[in-house]
Amino acid sequence: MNKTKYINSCNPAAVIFDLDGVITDTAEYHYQAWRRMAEEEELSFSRQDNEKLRGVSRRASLELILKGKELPENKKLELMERKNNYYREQIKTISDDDILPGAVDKLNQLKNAGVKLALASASKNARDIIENLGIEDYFEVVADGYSVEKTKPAPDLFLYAAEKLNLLPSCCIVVEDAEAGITAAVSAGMYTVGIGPSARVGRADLVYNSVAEIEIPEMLALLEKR
Ligand code: B16
Ligand code: MG
Repeated sequence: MNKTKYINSCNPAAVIFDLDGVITDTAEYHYQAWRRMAEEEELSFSRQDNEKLRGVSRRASLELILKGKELPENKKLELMERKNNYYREQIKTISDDDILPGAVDKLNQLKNAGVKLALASASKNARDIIENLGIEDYFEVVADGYSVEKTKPAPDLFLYAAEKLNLLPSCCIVVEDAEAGITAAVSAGMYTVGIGPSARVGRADLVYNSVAEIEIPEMLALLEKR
């Protein structure tokens, strides 16, 4: 790949990766943990319901599970903490075996092309997860659930990452698996790469079925549209 061709106009450019659903698949662990809590509380919660939680914060997830049911704030806090404890039990054993196929290869290709890398996850557990995966050194900036108040679909998490990288949003490409994440990146004024079905991420500038299928030159060529 011609290194300078893609980064000249931005000098350098950045790719900002989402975590859950892009680098690793923790959605199943989130599902198991929410389901355990929901069963204990006699709340109905299906796999279909879980799809709506993709990329959204812990609190927004709880509100979706409650489906309008009113609860006092202290009870909500307890439910979120209980779910998080169940979730953390599961992610303790995460290792590099849990990195989605092709993800490390793409990180290496981008690094070698002189592109800056950042992570932007709504999760407050993101740092622990990337440490367990052994990939924390790839990212110059990590934006997580503690970095901003309003996470996806608000643009704040991605804007925070761009600011820390000292780059314009128009020099950033976001890789996301969630509709909320694509909405957030578009609102931030960034280019978007969607991972998954078009029904979910079809609004993105480019869509691939999996991270392994990403064509790095095609993705970086988005920056030439500026
Ligand atoms: P936590 P991402 C998101 O991660 C998950 O997709 C979403 O299901 C979860 O509710 C959210 O993180 C918050 O996670 O409870 O660990 O703070 O896709 O933005 O990497
Ligand atoms: Mg995600």
